[in-house]
Amino acid sequence: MAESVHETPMANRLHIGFFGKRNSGKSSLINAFVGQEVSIVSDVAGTTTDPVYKAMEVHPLGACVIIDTAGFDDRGELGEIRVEKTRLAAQKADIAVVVCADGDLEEELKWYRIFYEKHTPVLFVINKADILHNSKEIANQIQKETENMAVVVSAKEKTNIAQVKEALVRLVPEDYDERQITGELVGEDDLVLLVMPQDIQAPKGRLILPQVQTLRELLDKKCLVMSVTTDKMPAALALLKQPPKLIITDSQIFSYVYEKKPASSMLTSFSVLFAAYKGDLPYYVKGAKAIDRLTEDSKVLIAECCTHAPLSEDIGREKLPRMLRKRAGNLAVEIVGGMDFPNDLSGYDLIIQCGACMFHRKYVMSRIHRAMEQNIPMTNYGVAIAHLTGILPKIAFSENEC
Ligand SMILES: Nc1nc2c(ncn2[C@@H]2O[C@H](COP(=O)(O)OP(=O)(O)O)[C@@H](O)[C@H]2O)c(=O)[nH]1
Ligand SMILES: [Mg+2]
Repeated sequence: MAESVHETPMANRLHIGFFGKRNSGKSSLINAFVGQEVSIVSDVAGTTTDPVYKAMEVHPLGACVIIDTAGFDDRGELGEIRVEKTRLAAQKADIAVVVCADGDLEEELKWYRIFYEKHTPVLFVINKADILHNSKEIANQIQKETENMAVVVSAKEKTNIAQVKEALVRLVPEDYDERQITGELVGEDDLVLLVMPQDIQAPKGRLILPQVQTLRELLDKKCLVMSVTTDKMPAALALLKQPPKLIITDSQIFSYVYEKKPASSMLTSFSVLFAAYKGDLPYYVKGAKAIDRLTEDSKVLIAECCTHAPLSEDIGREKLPRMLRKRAGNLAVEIVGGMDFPNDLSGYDLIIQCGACMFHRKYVMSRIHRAMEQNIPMTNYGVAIAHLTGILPKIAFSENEC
């Protein structure tokens, strides 16, 4: 989905997924919930095929992404593909709304257990109260099995929709949105210098998302921020009365900045900050060391989130394979894009994930957990390049990162 710089990035929004059997009224409930027709409602089972991700402001939850999914009881060959996509959507959800409209809860409870294992809060909604006669019994059964209090609604008559919102507010994970990009590295009144090359790879007329988000966070933290292009770094340092506490730069020019920086200034890169913000930095650092064990018989999986960004394409498709092959011989590199990420990772010696600026942490973490479970080293672009160029030991890490 295209992003505008004026809006909260997709990845920072609370993702609320609606799950349930076909025809339980998921799409109708979403429409009632957001007060506008965002989803296609129909009485033909299986109308919502691919999950629909819609960014919107939902009072009082704030910036959300609402995910409408196909029924998890979808059948046939196409149905299986849809269920797989629903599973992917389940990994992205910060909160799962499970919609039921009858007393057969077998599938619903199966999915509940999947969410429970992932620590994803679940809200049960019993829909079609206007025609359902046993909603109380269903609610009791849900409470017995899961200790959850279901909300009984009618999406059609729009009854009890406010209760759904209230219940959701209470389910927002406590640590949601508290993670910081710059962690403990800097605080109020600290001087931070951003050295950002605006070369041909930089998008015309704007900054890339990690730079915008870092800048915003530093301003929110009341840091004193100065931004320069690479060539102006010496002039900026000469003007300053004291050295910056922290310098953040692009990994491509890290060595140059390291050479020029005052001894007392800490240095890090946007990509390493984002590796910690979006993923698991210690696992990435460990994974980067697996690069040293690669041989020409090895197979590396490169996973890219955007299928279109020329900058990451250049790194993922050309730069990284070239650097790896220079070190380990003509090894095999497989590249996947977007949401593609194999379930079975056993054929790979290393996985290298992109910066994931378009994905939110929960989803990136689900990939990392899959790699961990299968004992496959995983790292990301920034950390891999930092390792390959020998700068990793020179980078300042926040205490909550390593
Ligand atoms: N009576 C009644 N019908 C509903 C209600 N919610 C949805 N429906 C109907 O159930 C059918 C399936 O709804 P839809 O939202 O497309 O279900 P989905 O497949 O879960 O997304 C449609 O014919 C809706 O009009 C409700 O609260 N009461
Ligand atoms: Mg639907």
